[in-house]
Amino acid sequence: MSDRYDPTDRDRFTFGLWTVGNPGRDAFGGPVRPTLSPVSIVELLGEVGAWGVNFHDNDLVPIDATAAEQDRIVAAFRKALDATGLRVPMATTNLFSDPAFRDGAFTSHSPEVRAYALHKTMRAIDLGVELGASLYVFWGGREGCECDAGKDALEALKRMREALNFLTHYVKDQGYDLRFALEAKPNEPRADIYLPTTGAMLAFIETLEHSEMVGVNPEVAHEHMAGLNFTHALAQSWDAGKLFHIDLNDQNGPRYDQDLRFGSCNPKAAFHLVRFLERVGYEGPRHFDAHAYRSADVEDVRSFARGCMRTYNILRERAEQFEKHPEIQSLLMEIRAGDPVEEAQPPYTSGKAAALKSRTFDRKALGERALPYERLDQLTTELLLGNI
Ligand code: GLT
Ligand code: MN
Ligand code: MN
Repeated sequence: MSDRYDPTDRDRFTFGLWTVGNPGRDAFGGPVRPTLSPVSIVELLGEVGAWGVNFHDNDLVPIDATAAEQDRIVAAFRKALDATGLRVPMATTNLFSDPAFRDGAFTSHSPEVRAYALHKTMRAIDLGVELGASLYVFWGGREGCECDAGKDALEALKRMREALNFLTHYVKDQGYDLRFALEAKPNEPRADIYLPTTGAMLAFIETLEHSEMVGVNPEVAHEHMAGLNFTHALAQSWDAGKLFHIDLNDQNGPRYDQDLRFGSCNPKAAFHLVRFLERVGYEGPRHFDAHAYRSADVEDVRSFARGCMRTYNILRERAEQFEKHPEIQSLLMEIRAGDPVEEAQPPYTSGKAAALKSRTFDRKALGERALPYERLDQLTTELLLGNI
């Protein structure tokens, strides 16, 4: 089946090596699919029509590889990239799997663990840049605690700030063209992860020495785990000029991180986020940080990857229909009706404030304005269900 919803390079769809390469391990059982090499993952992504591939240092090069092994692996990977035409827009560091990081990396109590985390990240930045990455993600899975008696949240913030300052200086020092994107998650694998939401990350970024180099990488599942509205997090990121990257997937409410196929669980929320990205003209990669069901075999993993991309493109078309639909648009005009009150408009003057205070309002009429959101939402639902 090939049609207008199939991916093209214009869509800038990317996947991590860890996403389609996920062998189906979970907390209660081991792998159920073969471990695919980075080269075969690139080939699979080429077949399904992805634009790019992202990786953690150790998705590509095992943590204990020798320099010669690293060279061999990187050369084979580069060959696969050339053969498929895929690029590497983003890279990141695994600072969560190794037991050394079991109590955090940048926020660990141990100065040596913190130094090792910086060492590992600088080397991973070098590798990412070598392969073409212009964006570097920081997801601090182990940067949290189970026991507030043992960790100091204030100290954790200072340590996180010191680490990011160090690394922005390193990037500048090397002359790399690389920006950072911080990814929030409320919990899992820690009971509580520091800086748990995109909003928290945005506030923290402003405290960094090179804040202009640092933005966010919001993930659908992570905001939904916190019970939040993902599109609202996107709006705040965009408004701050900080939407550097995005992790698309799906999640069924506050529970363990599900990383489901994009749009598979809550298509209406997915529709609104696609509508938002398209409306504002987001031009970054559209990264799917998801994995196939544990029941899937490798063929079904291909269906999973195609599904993420097709759903995005279908929703983009629905968003265009939404913007053109006459009844939807006239309802929106009705809902948004009203002339601006001159005295309440910026810029502030004391004269306007005084005039506004003495103005009289028809409070009863304001309370009776029609707000046909039921009609609007039903039309949106029918649009998504293919009925209009
Ligand atoms: C990990 C996590 C993701 C992050 C990845 C980047 S790794 O799978 O669940 O949300 O984006 O470190
Ligand atoms: Mn996730
Ligand atoms: Mn993610």
